[in-house]
Amino acid sequence: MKKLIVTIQNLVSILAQDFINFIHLFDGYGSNDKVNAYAKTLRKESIITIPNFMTEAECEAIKKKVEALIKPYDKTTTLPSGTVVRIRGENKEGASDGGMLDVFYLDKTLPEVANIDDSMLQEIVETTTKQKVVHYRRNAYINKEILNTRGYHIDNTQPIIFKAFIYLTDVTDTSFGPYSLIKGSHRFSPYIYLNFVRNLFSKRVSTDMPLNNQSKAYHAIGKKGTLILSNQNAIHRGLPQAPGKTRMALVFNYMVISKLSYLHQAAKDDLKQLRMVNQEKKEVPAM
Ligand SMILES: O=C(O)CCC(=O)C(=O)O
Repeated sequence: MKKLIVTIQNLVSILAQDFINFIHLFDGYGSNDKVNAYAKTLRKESIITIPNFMTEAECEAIKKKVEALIKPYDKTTTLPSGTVVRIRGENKEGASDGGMLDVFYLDKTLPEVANIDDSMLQEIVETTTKQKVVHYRRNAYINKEILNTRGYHIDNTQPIIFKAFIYLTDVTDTSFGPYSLIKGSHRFSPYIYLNFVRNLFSKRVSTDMPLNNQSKAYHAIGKKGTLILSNQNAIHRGLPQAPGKTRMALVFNYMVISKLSYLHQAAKDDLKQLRMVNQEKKEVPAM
């Protein structure tokens, strides 16, 4: 019964979001031509790539600091600073993404990460969506020989999240496990509806999207310093790595603030937490 309720909730959310997408279909842009060009592509294709967002030297310096930070931990640990070193699939033999490290709130420990200026990214996402956007987390993903990455999925139906991935290591072919996305699948995609109905008959409720249009798959290859910005409502995954390969990326999260978000408990929890963080700044409207 719970599965059916969650599925209906997800389908209603996607339908409502597609209605919002339709209303915003003919939105204009802002006054910055460079931002507008990125926003135009992001609206249509769900993803943009910005080469050389950071220099090689900056990437190397942060990579070294992250390596030193994670070295002592072989279990999920919360550091006194508030940074959380999380090991995915811990204690779950064969879990997808098992062994991948997801370091939450890296900016609370590394000022080099806290000081990265992402104002252009925030502007791009706001110009793309024409809605209020808040930046809410800076993580790092460390994939070392992760052969069993999670398959194609969307992050959730609400809130709408955009993620910026900044490669700190070269991801110059698919053996490094690049980020992969089905272009244009963030809006009006029949596959999203189809997968939710399909998932109703699978073991557990999920946002997995195994049915997708592979002819539109884009594998985000790039040298260290490359930034990829994507709408997480589009179908995406990290590709499995080949043995011996490592990928390290910074991951910045942006949340689109919309009344629809309040339909979902997980989104409500995110917003509540976000409001606590931003209480001083008064960036998030009250529910
Ligand atoms: O690691 C990747 O490239 C993909 C990560 C992902 O699917 C996500 O952050 O939602």
